[in-house]
Amino acid sequence: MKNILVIGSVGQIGSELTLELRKRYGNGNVVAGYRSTLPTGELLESGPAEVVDATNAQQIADVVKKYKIDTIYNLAAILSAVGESKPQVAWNIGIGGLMNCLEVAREYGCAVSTPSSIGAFGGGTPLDNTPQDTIMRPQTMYGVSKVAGELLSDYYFKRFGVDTRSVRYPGIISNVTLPGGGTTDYAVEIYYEAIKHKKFTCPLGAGTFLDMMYMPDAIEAAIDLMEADPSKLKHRNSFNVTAMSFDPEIIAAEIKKHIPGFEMTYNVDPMKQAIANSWPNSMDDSAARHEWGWNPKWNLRAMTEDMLKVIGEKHA
Ligand code: AKB
Repeated sequence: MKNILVIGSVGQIGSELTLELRKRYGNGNVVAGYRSTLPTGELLESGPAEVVDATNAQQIADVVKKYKIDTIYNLAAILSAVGESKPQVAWNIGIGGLMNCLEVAREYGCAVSTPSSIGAFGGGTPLDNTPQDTIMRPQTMYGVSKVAGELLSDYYFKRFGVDTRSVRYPGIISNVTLPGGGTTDYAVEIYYEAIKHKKFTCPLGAGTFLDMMYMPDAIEAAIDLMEADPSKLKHRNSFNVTAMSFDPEIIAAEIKKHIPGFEMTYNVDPMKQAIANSWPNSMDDSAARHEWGWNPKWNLRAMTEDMLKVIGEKHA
């Protein structure tokens, strides 16, 4: 029996992860933690919801005690592009929030999952087939906080035995909750714009390859890693995971197969482009495959079909 707290449950990943966790572990056993935006619809109605600001250790501890929480998914984060204009907020939420989770977890015996990101890579990282263990000198505040978060999580595991595990997410593509302020957001926006206007202005240039993943695989990764046999884990924080790698031309061509009149033009955002240029073109995720059986199910073709179908129905 698991009792789970999701911090950041109304965000892009949290909103879908919380519902999937409730399906697997029971509605009453998964608390939707939110800061200021109250969950709505199924998220609110299907299970408990509590105010939990990651930067408020007392709020985390109170909910952990009240619901006898044994696992915390800490998804509170400021994404890469926004983090550049709010570095202190990005750090306080990314690292202050994580420290709070880890301290509460140490006291109450919880496991903690705090996703890292391709943003943890940067200058000097080999960008093709980026190894699991390699140079990590990120050039964004988001990336700095992700590397620090990986180190902190490993430290709490080794020093205090807190069961910390996490993945390095690539760009996540979904059709439920929009991402906000990331560098990979274009790969979500392009589908909405294709359905609504049959055209899209891309903020990243042709040839900008980045790792990506469809949300069902992202959720599977988070849950499978927390369910994995700990004796098989040589790594903990964090595992490279990817499902596909493409540039704007390739995703646009895939969309055109379904919407022949779709047109893409470019208006490159220099800040986002610089960030994307410092991130892997494609990662090697063999450690995740060997150590806990990571095996993504969605490729670009299947994801595009599904995205256009679901968004099309919403806007019909
Ligand atoms: C971002 O673009 O900031 C995020 C990420 C890759 O972590 N989607």
